[in-house]
Amino acid sequence: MDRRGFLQKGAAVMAGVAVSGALPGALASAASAPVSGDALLVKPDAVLLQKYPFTLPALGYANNAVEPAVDAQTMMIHHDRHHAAYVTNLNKALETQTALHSLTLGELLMSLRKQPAAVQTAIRNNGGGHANHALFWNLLAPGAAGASAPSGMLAEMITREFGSLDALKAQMKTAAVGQFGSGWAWLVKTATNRLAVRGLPNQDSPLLEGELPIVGIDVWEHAYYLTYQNRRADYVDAILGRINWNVAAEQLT
Ligand code: MN3
Repeated sequence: MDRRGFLQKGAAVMAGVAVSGALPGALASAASAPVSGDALLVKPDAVLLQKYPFTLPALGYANNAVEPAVDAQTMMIHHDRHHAAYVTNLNKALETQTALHSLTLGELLMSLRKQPAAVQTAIRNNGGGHANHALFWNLLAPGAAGASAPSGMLAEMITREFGSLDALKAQMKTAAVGQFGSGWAWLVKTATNRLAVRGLPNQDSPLLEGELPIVGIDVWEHAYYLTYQNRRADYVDAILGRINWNVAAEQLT
């Protein structure tokens, strides 16, 4: 299916979901057979379309490209070791689950509760970790270009939902700083096509609840401790200042 067909199919299904009031993630968990998420709304980005065996995407910029917000050593360890470990462990968990090898990462996450109980935790943690980090690297604006400002439909939705970009950033910061322990702060598109801010634990993907990730801020200590130690709020401010809103806008469409 081409990109347009993929999107149209997803939009049609999500419209049906909105009418029924049930999110894909709230589907019954009784079925044990692999369930394709092809009928679900999945953002057609490269990593969400990966199937087993999953691979670590390149960072796309130098380790120091997002300094001073993210120091080069943190970037290297975070991508080359933490993100790589999620990919390795996801592949290990699914190695013998051959019936799941036809599903994309996005499909695995959106149909998690219908997958075999033995691999649900691995998909949730390592599949979520893979998807979340792949988006995070793309959202960070490298080099002198710096961060952009939202435009087009995303800008309109932010104004309608939050009043202003600064108000959205304030909500994102509250969610990020307030997330107890490890997790992420998210800007998501809900099943009813609205924007919302969420704080989710660990590597839980918004896709688990049928919500589309637009912007994610990793607040695990491994993301910031070398530079910021316990000053998570300062790290969050720095990340919010380096978001590439053009990339965020691409997640909407
Ligand atoms: Mn991380």
